[in-house]
Amino acid sequence: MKPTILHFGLGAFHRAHQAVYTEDAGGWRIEAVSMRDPSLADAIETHPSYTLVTRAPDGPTLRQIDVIERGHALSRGAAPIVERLADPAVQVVTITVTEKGYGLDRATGGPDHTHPTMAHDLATPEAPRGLIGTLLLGLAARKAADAGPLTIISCDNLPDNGRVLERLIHLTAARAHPDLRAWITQTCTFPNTMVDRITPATSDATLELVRTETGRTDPLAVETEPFTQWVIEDRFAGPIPDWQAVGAEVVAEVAPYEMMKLRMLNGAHSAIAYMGALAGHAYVRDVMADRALMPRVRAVMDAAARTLPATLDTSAYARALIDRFANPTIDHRCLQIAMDGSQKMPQRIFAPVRDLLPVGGDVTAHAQATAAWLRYLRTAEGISDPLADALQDAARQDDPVSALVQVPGLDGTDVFADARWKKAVRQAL
Ligand code: CS2
Repeated sequence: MKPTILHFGLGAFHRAHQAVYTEDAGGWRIEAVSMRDPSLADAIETHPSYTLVTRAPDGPTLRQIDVIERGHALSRGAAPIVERLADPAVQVVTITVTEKGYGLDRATGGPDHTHPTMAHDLATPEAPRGLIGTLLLGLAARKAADAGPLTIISCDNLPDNGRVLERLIHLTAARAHPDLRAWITQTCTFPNTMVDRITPATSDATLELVRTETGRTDPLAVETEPFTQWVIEDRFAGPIPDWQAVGAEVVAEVAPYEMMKLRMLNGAHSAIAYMGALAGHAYVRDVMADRALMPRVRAVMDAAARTLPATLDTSAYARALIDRFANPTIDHRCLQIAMDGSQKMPQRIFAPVRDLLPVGGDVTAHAQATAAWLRYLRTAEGISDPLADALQDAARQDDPVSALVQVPGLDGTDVFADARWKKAVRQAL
């Protein structure tokens, strides 16, 4: 069998990013695990090919991607996935389960006991339902089968994602599989990565375009932008696909790239999402065309740039971002990016503020983004966020800024101890 990647999280981003790099590199196949929606795994099983629609400003191009050869549905049980992890053909694991999919307690770096799936997996390690529990059971099977080294690559927008995953795996193993820890240290590596490609939820217009052009209904079709970037830390346990030959950068230190992306792209995205939602704009590009809001978006990027290493060309990066966000052919909804703010604001907005405050940097734009979040939480209905109730409760208090700091599980609020920051957010509100 060809060398295989076992991927967790069969969402649009994987299908538009790592799958494309792997298909281009050649020589490897992917088996992908759908974490929640079994219909995605079934779709791959019945038709292991899907359409990638790349939406450039001057029009779309279509391409078939065939590299995902099998689908597994975690909601139907972990056993088949655990079995695959014990196969020596599986040499790489990649992961896109979103920030909240890890069950991470950011304060300790260990498992979050209030995370329902993590709590279940800690209590029932032999029948896991989540990422970490399934990985640990799979690693135990791999050790027993002596199936060899494994490179495990988190591709989610979390700072220091490889190291964070490694620590979480170790601290969770300490409870559920203590005999596994030394073997993991010797056999597995967890490279840090920065991944980037704007990939909105597939729109009806894209599904229709694919139907017309290919003559078939394709539930796995994805739409994305021309730009793509993948920076991976050089820390591999064994072979990997030749991703470097097709544009991925393998580097000693991912942190500068990752900070630039999280703070400038994702930070500006969150600002766009909340300001856009409040102003009644549907799409990111509408916010970019709004003369009152666009300078505030730019100001988030410029202030974030001040916190980054001087070796980075942050002005060229900001210019490129503005063009990408303004792409008139991509329907990227503000409300999609607005989801899970509790999982995003700490690294995107609060972290740069923490660096700006001691050097007297301007925090106005970040305060406006935070105020927009609070205002959105106060007024919006049916918010999608694991901390939704507590956040909305806080946002509806007379003093929402002080209430926000009290929300259990919200990371990074130590910045609110700074009077200048608190005042800036209150003023923006
Ligand atoms: C976005 C990201 O939804 C969001 O929170 O900021 O998904 C963003 O589009 C990607 O990180 C771009 O690479």
